[in-house]
Amino acid sequence: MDVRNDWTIEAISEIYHTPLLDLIYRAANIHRENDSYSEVQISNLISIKTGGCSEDCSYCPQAARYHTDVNVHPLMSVEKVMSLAKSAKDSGASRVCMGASWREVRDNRDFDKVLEMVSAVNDMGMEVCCTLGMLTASQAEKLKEAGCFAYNHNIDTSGEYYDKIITTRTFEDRLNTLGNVRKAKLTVCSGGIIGMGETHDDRIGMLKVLSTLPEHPDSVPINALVAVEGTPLENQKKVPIEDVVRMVATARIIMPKSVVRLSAGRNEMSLADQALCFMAGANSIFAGEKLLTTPNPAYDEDMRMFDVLGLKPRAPFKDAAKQVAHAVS
Ligand code: SAM
Ligand code: DTB
Ligand code: SF4
Repeated sequence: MDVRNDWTIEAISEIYHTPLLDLIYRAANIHRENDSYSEVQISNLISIKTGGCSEDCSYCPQAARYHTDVNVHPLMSVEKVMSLAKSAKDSGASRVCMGASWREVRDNRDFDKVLEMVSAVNDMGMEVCCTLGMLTASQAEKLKEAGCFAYNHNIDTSGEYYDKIITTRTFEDRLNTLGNVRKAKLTVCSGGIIGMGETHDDRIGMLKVLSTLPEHPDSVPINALVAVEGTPLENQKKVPIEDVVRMVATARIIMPKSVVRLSAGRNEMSLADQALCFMAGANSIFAGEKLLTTPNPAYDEDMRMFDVLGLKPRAPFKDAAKQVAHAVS
C-alpha cells in the first residue's frame, strides 16, 4: 500500500467523483489489503467539561452564545471519568476520548486534573484520546507524559470555507496545534464535518489538507452534521448517505493506512447505510448512547450490527508499533 503525501486537488476530485459503486469497490479493495479489515475500533466519548464555550463554531451546541438546551457542566471528577471509562471498557470499547468545551488548554489546576484522568484511564489498559482545543507544544508533551495516546483536533472543513463556520480562531491555528501534537509524538486524530452548506470542492479541499500533512493523521473522523436547535446550522438538511460514503471511500483511498472513523450522525443512519460505509473502508466508530451532548446508537444495537455484518471490535494499542512506520520521508 502506497502512502502518498503529494495528493493534488485534481487527483482527489477525480476519485471523489467516481461513479459511486466503482468508488466503493476501489476503496473496499484497498481496505481489504489490510489483514484486519473486519476489525472496527470502538471509541467512547466522555464529555469531561460541557457547554459554556467562548467560541462561535456554528455547528456546536456547546458554544455559550447560542441558545441550546445543553446541560452546562464544569470539569468532571477523576472518579466519575474512571467509572464511565470502566463501563465503556466492559462494553467492548478500546479507546476513551475525553472532550472539553474549551477554546484552548490553560496551564492551571483544571489541566492538572485532566492529566490525572489521562493517567488513570491509561492505567486501565485503554487508549486515551483527548480533545481539549488548542494546545501549546509543552502542553502536548505533558499529555504524552501522562499517558495520552491520541489527540483529536479537527480541521472541520476547507481552509476557504472555514471562516463561514468559525470566526473566533483561524484554520492556521488548527494546523499549528496539529503540528504541536505531532511533535510531542501523540497520535493525530483529525477530520471534519460534512453537511454544513459546504460545496463538494470544500470537502475535497479538506481531504487535500489532511492527506498532504507531513504525515497523514493516524485517524480521520468523518462527522455528518448533527443539526442542533439553537445553533446557526439548526436548519441544515440531513446530509445524504451517498455523500458520507463518498467521503469515507475517498479518505480510505488517499490515506490507506489511517483509521477512518464514521463519527457523528450515525443515529440517523440505518444498518444498511452504515454497512456501505464499512464496505467503503470505515474502521472505527464512536459508541455509547451519547456523543458529547447528542444521542448516538446504544451499545447493544451496535453489537447487533457488528454481528449481522461480521465485524469485530479491535483490541487497544493494536497499531501502536506501526505508528512510527507511518512517517513518510
Ligand atoms: N473544544 C474542542 C475543539 O473544538 O477542538 C474539542 C471538542 S469539539 C466538540 C470536537 C469536534 O466535534 C469539533 O471539532 C467538530 O468537528 C465536532 N462537532 C461538534 N459539534 C458537532 C455537530 N453538531 N455535528 C457534528 N460534529 C460536531
Ligand atoms: C469528532 O470528530 N467527533 C466527536 C469527537 N471528535 C470529539 C464529537 C461529535 C460531537 C457531536 C455533537 C455533540 O454530541 O455535541
Ligand atoms: Fe467550543 Fe469546541 Fe464547540 Fe467550538 S467545537 S464551540 S471550540 S466546544
